[in-house]
Amino acid sequence: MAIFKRVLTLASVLGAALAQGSTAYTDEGIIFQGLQEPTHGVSYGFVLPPTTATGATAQEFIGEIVAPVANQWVGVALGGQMADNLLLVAWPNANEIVFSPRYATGYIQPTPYAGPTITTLKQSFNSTHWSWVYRCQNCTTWSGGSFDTNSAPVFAWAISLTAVFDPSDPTSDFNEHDDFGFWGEITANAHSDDYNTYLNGGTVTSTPPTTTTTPPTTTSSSPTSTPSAPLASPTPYDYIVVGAGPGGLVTADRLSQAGKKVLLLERGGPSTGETGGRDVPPWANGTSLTRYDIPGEFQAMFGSSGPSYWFCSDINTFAGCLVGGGSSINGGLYWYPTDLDFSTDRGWPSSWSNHDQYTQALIQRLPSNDNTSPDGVRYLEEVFPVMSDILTPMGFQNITLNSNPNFKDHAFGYSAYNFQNGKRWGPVATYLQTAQPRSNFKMELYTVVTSVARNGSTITGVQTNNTAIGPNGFIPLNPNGRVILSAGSFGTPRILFQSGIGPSDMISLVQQNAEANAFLPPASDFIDLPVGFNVQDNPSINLMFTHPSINAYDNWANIWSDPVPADAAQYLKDQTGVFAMSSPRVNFWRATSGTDGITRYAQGTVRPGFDSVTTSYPYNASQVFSITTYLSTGVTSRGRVGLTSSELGAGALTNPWFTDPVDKSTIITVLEEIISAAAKVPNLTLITPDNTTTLTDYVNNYPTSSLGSNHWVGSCSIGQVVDENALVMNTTNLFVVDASIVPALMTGNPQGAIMSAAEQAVARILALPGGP
Ligand code: 6FA
Repeated sequence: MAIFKRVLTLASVLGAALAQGSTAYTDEGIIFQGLQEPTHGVSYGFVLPPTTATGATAQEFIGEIVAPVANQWVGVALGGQMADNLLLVAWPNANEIVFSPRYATGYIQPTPYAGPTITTLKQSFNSTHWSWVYRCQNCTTWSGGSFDTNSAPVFAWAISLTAVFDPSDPTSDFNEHDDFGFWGEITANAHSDDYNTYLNGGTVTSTPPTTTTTPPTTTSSSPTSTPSAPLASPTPYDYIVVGAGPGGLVTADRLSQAGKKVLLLERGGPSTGETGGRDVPPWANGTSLTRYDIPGEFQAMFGSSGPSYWFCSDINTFAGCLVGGGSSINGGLYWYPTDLDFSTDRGWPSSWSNHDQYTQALIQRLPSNDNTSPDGVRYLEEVFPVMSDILTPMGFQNITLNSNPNFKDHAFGYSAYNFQNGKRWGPVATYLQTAQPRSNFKMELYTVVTSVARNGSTITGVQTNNTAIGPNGFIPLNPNGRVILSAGSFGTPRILFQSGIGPSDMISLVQQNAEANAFLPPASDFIDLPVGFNVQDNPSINLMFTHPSINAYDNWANIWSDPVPADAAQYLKDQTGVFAMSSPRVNFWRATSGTDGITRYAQGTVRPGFDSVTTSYPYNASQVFSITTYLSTGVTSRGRVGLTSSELGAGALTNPWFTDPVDKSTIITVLEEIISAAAKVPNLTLITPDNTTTLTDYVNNYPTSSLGSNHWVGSCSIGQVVDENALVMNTTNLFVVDASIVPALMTGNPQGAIMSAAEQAVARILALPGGP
């Protein structure tokens, strides 16, 4: 859905928040599990005592920081954010490392923190780097927090290019960091039987069980680091599925159900509590109810609660890089597709038009729910009667929207979700759960697939940053094996470009990147396909109103740190109440004919609260609600996505909204109708746009950064990049199953249609002869 635009800038500022995972590396004769952070070249390593350790020993670790001298101080947060976690800060001063444990309750100057005992084990300095190996005792728990020593908790790093105020003083204050980021520290792999040897200054020469070389995207230049040679022997798979989003989870589950040996690779970490996620809001401390589980925390996903580590830092729009992909962080609106959505009119091959059986297969696994609080009570529903007063006189009918998916002209009803039991549900709570117990299914997290390895038109395996599962990160296929890319509308094209598949300008950017270039096939094997073109996303415009009956729920402020106590308590008790649903309450659709004679559908999503109000008149902020109007199926505008530079970040190259002026004039017509119907409802006041702005000016001046809906489709359109079996054209065993194959916008928010498309695509792939 499209309602979180105001924090887009913040999202790009959070560009450092890469959800990468730690790897093993050897330095100073010690095998560390840690991050070799590429942007600043700083290494953050950790060794934990053996898992059999008890008492105080179980609460310590050996750490390392190796930093280029430009980094005047370096910090580590032993948790996913700076606030409320134990922080370690270190800097060089006169050939000595000065260090200090710190703590901060917010995004303020962290103060010295008593409790940990830190001892320097080794320190070294040269003209380019400083390095510090230390022992940190009483460091795995702290006031109100701890990190999991046998899992993959999120840690954060920070660096500053400016020295602390008094480098000789461990308690010195300092300015805000210049950069920061996050990673999954795989503490489960950090335990070492050589722990005491390391403490006593000894070193080992053995190679770690899960050793690594520098991943392809890493350019760490530690002076002393000598990554060990890769040893892991690769396991071949029948199917390698890349990306654990809605497309990838349906696909991997169905393939493993069919008995195939399946490896699912996901670049991010866990999400919901069920998957090992532990990003729990303070009010739910002690539970496994993470921000990804609690539907009502949706509005807090986007910055109001401080940085979040689910952002895909190298995609310049919102996208979820964690288990569940977008489905773990999105609004959860869930629509069964219409027949039109899979018609030849919308660009599908005629062989796909008998699609309903696949939607039925999806519904069996994941039914929709428009009353998500398990007690059956509807909460915060004040917008419904107001919308009924607007829409009913316009001829709209109130229906259970998913009970008649094809009725999308003048229909309205309660918002439908893929939530169950008061929690986010989606493919993670369904398809992933049936796949996981199967012995022929394996999922690897924190594993970035950079390219597929090709022998001409045949794929032989995938190239990753995870050297624990294959030499140099390479994972091979079994004979006749297949790779399925489900890395999303931006992620899948990027892997194709790095595999020599796509337009020449994109492959040329890959060639300019020395590390990625090394994995390209010979130029004679490049495959020219329109990857990245034909892209759509719903253009959307917000209207903001006030009405005395509305409870704007304090515009969802403080729902992360300080929610309404009764609502929080109710949710904790039995997952009922306001928090059992995300913010939308009403949806509506109508079809409308543009000046070009083309029928376009418009969707409305209505919620209490607002994005940003622009009005010169006073208004009552506690009574505001928003109508987001998107233009959906029938939209004619198209854009392009791809690599934004040779650094291989991904994003829109041509924005897909209103490239055809008839899309814009059509949405203005729809908005005009809503505004004029609303004018007849007593006490209803339009506050944005206010009456100093014409609707046309409002739409014309709408910020481009706010026009989109995060519903990107089409970058590997079926019929253009993949064939009717989702096979990448001119290859023999490379498939795409995700939003990118969808050739045109769906009538509603797309997750349901994408999962339903995945049901058909994977059935076709399994039915194709010649497979494993
Ligand atoms: N869709 C809906 O139907 N309803 C909504 O309410 C809704 N809201 C939102 C929303 O509020 C936001 C903020 C966003 C970002 C999207 C929304 N959407 C909504 C859209 C919906 O979530 C997406 O259309 C849907 O998730 C797309 O599913 P796909 O399977 O095509 O792709 P994803 O991006 O979800 O997943 C890709 C996965 O691949 C991720 O887990 C990613 O980490 C992984 N990946 C990417 N590159 C990789 C690589 N190189 N190696 C390994 N893994 C990779």
